[in-house]
Order: sequence, then C-alpha cells, then structure tokens
Amino acid sequence: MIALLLVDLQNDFCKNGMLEVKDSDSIIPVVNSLIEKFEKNGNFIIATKDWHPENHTSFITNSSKGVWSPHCIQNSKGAELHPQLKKIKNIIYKGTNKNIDSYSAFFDNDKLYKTELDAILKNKNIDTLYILGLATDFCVKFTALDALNLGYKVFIIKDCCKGVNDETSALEELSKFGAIIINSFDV
Ligand code: VGL
Ligand code: ZN
Repeated sequence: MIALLLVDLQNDFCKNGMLEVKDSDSIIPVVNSLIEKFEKNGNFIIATKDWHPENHTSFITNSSKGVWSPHCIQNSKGAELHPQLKKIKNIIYKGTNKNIDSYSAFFDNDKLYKTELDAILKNKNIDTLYILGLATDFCVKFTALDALNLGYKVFIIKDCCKGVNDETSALEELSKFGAIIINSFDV
C-alpha cells in the first residue's frame, strides 16, 4: 500500500514565516492536487508538524547550540499548516522534546526517541511513501533517509519540495540511498 507524506507545510516555513523557505508557497496548489488524487484513490495521507516548546534548544534565543530562529512553537500561528493547504486528518508531531531537535518524522536527531509514524504506517500495511514538503535539505531529507532505513520504498516528489539551501546534494544523497526522485506529473 502507498501513502502520501507531507512534511512541515507550516506557516513558519512559508511566506513571511520565521524560517521562510524561498518560494515555498508556490508548491501548495500542486500539493493540493496530489492530496485530491490520493484521496480519490482511498490512499492514506499524513502530514508532519514541527512542534516545538517555547524553550526548545534548537532556538538561537535559548541555547548556544541553537541554530534556528524561534519557529513552529506549539499552538502558534506559525505552527499551523499553510492556510491554502487542503485539510489533512492525520498529523504527526515532532521536535516536541525541548532538549533535542528532530528533523526526521520517524526519530529525533540522536535516534533516541521514535514517533508513532512507523507504527501507524505498518499498521496500515503501507510499504511505499510519496514524500514532499519543506525543507528538502532538512526535514524532507532526514525523514526520507529514515524511511529507507526502515525498509520503505521512497519516492521524493521533487517539484513539491523546496530547500533552505541548494537542493542538489540532498537529492543526490537520497537517490544514492535508494530514493526515487520524481515529479508530481509522474505520480
Ligand atoms: C526544519 C529547520 C528547523 C524543516 C525544521 O522542517 O526542514 N528546518 N526545523
Ligand atoms: Zn524546527
């Protein structure tokens, strides 16, 4: 079975957000058409949310190890999904532990804690993931690498991803580890 996995399509990564990813708003209409397609075929759809407590150590304001401006604070406007995105019922939260960041939707960056995502997917006999979202070189990349490690077949929908920095090396690394890079019109 296949599933669509939408990574961090949240206000803080979009236009005027705290960690705006360049041009990210432009993917939303294409993402919506994919959501419709998966819905029509009865396939599972799940979205991740970066979901940090205010005192999260990844914030430059909280810790010398912090690298990011405060973003995606739990229950804030910036943490909401993009207002134009079609409504998604299934949500997975990550980055909730103040002491450790979590780029991947499966594990935190130290691989100490696992989210429910793998169990949810396995429970539905899902073995193939179509992954898209923000940002290509952070949360999309680490989510997809963990998915490959966990044994999923992984398609990255390239025209529905945007990167913080140049996406080339992230996409190269993903294909080296077995991900198949496609475009929305291939789905
Ligand atoms: C992300 C930086 C910090 C992402 C999340 O979604 O790619 N990037 N938190
Ligand atoms: Zn974050």
